[in-house]
Amino acid sequence: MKIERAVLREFPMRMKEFFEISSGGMQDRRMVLLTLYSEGLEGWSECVASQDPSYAYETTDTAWHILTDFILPGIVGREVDGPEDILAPVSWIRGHGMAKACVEMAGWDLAARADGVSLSKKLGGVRDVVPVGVSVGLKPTDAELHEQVQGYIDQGYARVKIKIKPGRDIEMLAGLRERFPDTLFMADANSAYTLADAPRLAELDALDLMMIEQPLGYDDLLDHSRLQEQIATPVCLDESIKSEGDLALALKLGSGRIVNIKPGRVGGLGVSSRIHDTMVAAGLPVWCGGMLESGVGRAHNLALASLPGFTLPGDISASQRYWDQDIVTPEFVVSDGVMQVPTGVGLGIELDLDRIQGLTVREAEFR
Ligand code: OSB
Ligand code: MG
Repeated sequence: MKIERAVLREFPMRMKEFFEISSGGMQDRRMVLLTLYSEGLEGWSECVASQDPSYAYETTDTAWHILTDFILPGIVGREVDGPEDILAPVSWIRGHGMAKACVEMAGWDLAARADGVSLSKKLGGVRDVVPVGVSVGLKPTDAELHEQVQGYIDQGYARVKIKIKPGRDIEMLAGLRERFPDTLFMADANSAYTLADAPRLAELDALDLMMIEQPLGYDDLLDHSRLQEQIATPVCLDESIKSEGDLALALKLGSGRIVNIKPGRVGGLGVSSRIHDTMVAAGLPVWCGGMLESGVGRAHNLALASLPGFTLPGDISASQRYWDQDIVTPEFVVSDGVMQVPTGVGLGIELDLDRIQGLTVREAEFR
């Protein structure tokens, strides 16, 4: 297929509430949406870079720069075999996985539409519903946290992820465990600790958590392996897995037992599915993480999470958990701990184009 045209748009979306994690926080998201055009078809995707470099070094503006100055000029007008080689002309660009993933993921939507199948089917998905959880940001008080958690349990989420940081960790989680003895809980530290905190983190072992996500440095695999030796709670890696090479190293070192796969973080759906395959071969589970996406990114994540190794609930929550109004119809909903994987062709969603165009603050077109 030949990529004939690309349109990149940025528009703001305000989340219902401020989302705080140990490394930062956000409420006003700067969404970047890409449309690729090929042979009468469109492929859509969302760039998951945040407005600031607190989660990863990429930001909305670095992604816009890399996409508009290098990636899109390099691929528009090219003949490509499929999504797996859509980035081949720009393979000289180092890093910037979120910018690259944006193009590759739109390529997957295009390829699925060209085949007349759902993205889930195109990727090798085997489930029509996937188990889903919710990620709860840091809250100033336990009372607020308990109220939110109760609300999400009532909405039927299969597990609840709690953001932690020093000072808001063991006691807070012990309080939750006492109040909600049967809930599947996990914790996400977003790199708030160091190996010196290992004795403190070992106290989590008494709380029956499914896992602790990214307790140590965002780029550190060695200390995570030393920590995993000292605690029974499985370590799950997020920030520190940005490539298949990172995963190979993590498996060799024993840096964790679970991986949170975010297609944006690892450079696309192709790498994501290979990381999935490697983990399945190692007998270890994966789950699909989230980056506070709109319905477009959510549709990509759901398709990925339909692969067989995604056995743990993902951070794939209902549209209403994030937005007063999503940009897709119908909005994504959760019931009985699961979300339906769209069955329509490609992403299987309907985009609210008029609203997107009305919200757009900058646009770049390549042909
Ligand atoms: O660490 O998984 C994370 C959101 C933004 C940046 C990092 C993370 C998160 C989440 C939210 O936990 C997941 C979601 O609901 O999209
Ligand atoms: Mg995380």
